[in-house]
This record gives sequence, structure tokens and C-alpha cells, in this order.
Amino acid sequence: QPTDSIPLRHGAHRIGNRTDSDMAHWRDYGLGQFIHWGLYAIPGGFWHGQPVNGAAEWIRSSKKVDPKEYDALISQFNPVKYDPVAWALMAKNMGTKYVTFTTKHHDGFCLWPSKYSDFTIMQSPWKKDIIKPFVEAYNKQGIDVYLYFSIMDWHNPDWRYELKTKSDSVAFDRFKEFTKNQLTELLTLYPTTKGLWFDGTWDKSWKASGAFSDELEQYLKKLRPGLVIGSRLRADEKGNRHLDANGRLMGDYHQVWERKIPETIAEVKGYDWECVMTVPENQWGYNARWSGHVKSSSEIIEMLANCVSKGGNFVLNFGPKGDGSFREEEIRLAKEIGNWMAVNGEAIYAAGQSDFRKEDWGYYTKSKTSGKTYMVVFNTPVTNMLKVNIPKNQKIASQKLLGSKQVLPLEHIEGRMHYIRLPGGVRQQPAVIELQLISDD
Ligand code: JFZ
Repeated sequence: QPTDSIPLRHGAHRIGNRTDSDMAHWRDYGLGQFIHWGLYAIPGGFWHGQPVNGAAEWIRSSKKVDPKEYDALISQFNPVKYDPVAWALMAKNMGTKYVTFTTKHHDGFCLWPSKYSDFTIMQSPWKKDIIKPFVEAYNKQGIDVYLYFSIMDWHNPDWRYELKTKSDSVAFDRFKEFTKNQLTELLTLYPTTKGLWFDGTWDKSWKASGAFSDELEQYLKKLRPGLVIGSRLRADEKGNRHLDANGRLMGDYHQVWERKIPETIAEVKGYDWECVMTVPENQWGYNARWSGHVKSSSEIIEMLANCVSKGGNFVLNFGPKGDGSFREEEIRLAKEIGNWMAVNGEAIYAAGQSDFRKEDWGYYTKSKTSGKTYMVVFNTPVTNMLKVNIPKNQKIASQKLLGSKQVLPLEHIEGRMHYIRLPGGVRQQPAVIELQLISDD
């Protein structure tokens, strides 16, 4: 530790990013899928026929909802259309390399047969593990599985927002033990789990439990070496989250990029990071009524390329219905993204920041394996001429349109500046140009 730093027992235990192969693998995913599924999918944003404002997966906390009545939804959890094999195929065809699945959201309902809770799929008419066949189906498609787990648990009577009294602390100690037991159970039941995605860690009670969450993280990593855990699990002993009192990241990647993308690469401070994104504005669980702006596949692909150009992974959320089927909009999006990825995936997988200066037409990415540079073009100028400023000591050896492999006209303007001309015509989705560079001597 540098001498000018604040001494911390439960701050960051590492400076900079992880250097092992599990993390290198995580870094190369490019595109991921998030799935929010639980009891909240049954009401789907409506209560007694009335739409409830806010995120559908938060409906239990609405003033309009009686929590007891919400918990009684368990008697309706019978997703007869749940088909994990079809889910995994849809994810595979979209081009997903990893998936994060809600094992337990804030409502406390467990999608696995937890022996530490009486509020699981085993007490529902379904009576079967949801997680196990999910993990098997996704793994079979070559997709790595990460488990989402909410620390905050509205169902467990020992959960506290704040520790005001001695009895609060006693209850919360039981809660911490329960949390550790559930996590041990998950990693034991699903040994191929690659990482845990924590949430619901922002309350005072948890922020005051920095020593516990630190020990918990180390314990989980010992149990499953290589496990990837983001910066949303723990706080340092001063209550700082994500970055400790010395400004160092606690966790394997920066987990604040939720429904937002850094404007510049400087904002990510060199850390590994991931962006998680919803299709509508702020709905993670199924909401029958998507109000407000709903993103198109082109917008989502643009966000994906934007994230990859800044060295991050992009994760798109899906909220299946209560019966286990996906809504039409999500099925169509997955197909459209998959069609694009099938042609242009090499600009996304194992790709990251390029050495080029950003231009107005879109984003550059660079493959870590082939060293090729890609231009992902969103804003085609009326002239179809794309400005390219080649980095020093390099020159363009070839410029081809991905898909057709068509060689595009290249014109030198002056100095390092060139124009590449895209073929005219209307494009439904962004074009990608592959550049091969060679040294300029
Ligand atoms: C949380 C959940 O409350 C939500 O339901 C969903 O599961 C999402 C993925 O995570 O919501 C958050 C958490 C953190 C921020 C915003 C929403 N944040 O850091 O800006």
C-alpha cells in the first residue's frame, strides 16, 4: 500500500484488473443476456387490473400492494411454458456468450429449492428446480452462467434496512448467516457457475457490514476458484461502495454501469466493466405495459458497439412472462441482434478499444486475437464518405465490408486523413468495415 493512502482492512485487495484466465475469458464475452424472472412476472406491472407505476419487479413495495397478497402469488407460480432448452437456443442465436439469471430478487422468492427458505419454487405448484435445467441448457449451448442474487430480502423477517437496536443486530446476524448459507447452496448445487451478480446492497445495514461482506467474498472465491464478482457486493469499513476510501475498485469489475454507458473511456478508469441494459426505460421483470421509449435492435447494437469500443461488455435484459414464455418484442429483438452478430460478431467478441481517434460516423473496435480494426457505422453521411484518421506509423492494407467482403474505395486526403466510401442505399442495420493495418515504413 502506498504510504499516502488511508489504511483499510476491507478495502480493495488488488490494484488494477485481475490477470487470470477466468477474468480474461469474462473480458472477451462482448455480449451477454440478463434474465429477470420471479413472482413479479405474474402480475406483470398490474395490480387488481390497474397499472402500477415503477419497475414491475418492485411491485411488492408499492403502496397499492399488500405484501401478504403479493407473497400469495406463490400459489400461482406454475410456468407451464418454461422451456430452458428453447431459452438457451434463443440466447445462442442472439450471439450471447454469458447469461445472468435472477435466482432470488428483492421479493425473496427462490427459483431453486433452497433448504434455508420456505418461499421457493418447492412451495409453488411448479415444485421443480428452475435453475438446474437452466444452467444445463445454457452450458450445453456453450453459454457461461452467472447467478444474480439480491442481498436485500423483503420476505425474510431478519432483513433490516438499518441497525438501530441490539435486537436489529441480532436479527441481522442471523440474516448474514442465512445469506452465506444460500450462496454456499447455490455454488454447491450449480458448480459450473462462473460468477455471482449481487444486488440490493445499498442499505445502511449492509454498508455497515463491510467486514462480513469482505469475508463472504473471499469465502465464495475459495469455494469456487476463479469466480467473478463485481463491485456491487461489498462496502469498505467506512461504508464506501464500488470504490473504497482510496478510490480503488472493490471487486472484479465495475458494476455501476446500469442503463448508462460511459461518455468517454477515461470514465472507466482502466477497470473492467459491464453495462446492463433494459429494452424499455426501466423495467427488468415482465411488465405487460411497456410505456415510454422501447429500444430498437439498431439502438441496442449501437450501445453494444459503444461499450465494446470502450473495453466493456454489454448485457441485454429479458423479462419472461409468468407462464415462462417470452414476449414477441423480445423474441424479435433477439433474432435481429443475432442476425447482425452472425455477420459482424468478430467486431464484438474478444474486441476492445482501438488506437483510432473516434469519428462522428460511429465506433471503432479492435480484435484482441487478429489485431484487425473494425468500423461500426451508425451515422452514414449523405456523401457516404467516412473520415478515417490513421494512427501514426500505420497504413491501411485493406478495407472490406463485413458480410460481402467487398473492398471499399479508399482515398487519401492529407496527412493521416483518409476517406472510405460506403456503397449507397438504405441500410437497416449498421455496416461494419474491417481494416487491416500494416506498419508504415
Ligand atoms: C437493481 C434492482 O433494484 C432492479 O430491480 C434490477 O434488478 C437492477 C438490475 O438492479 O436496481 C438498481 C440498482 C443499482 C442502480 C440502479 C438500479 N444504480 O447503481 O444506479
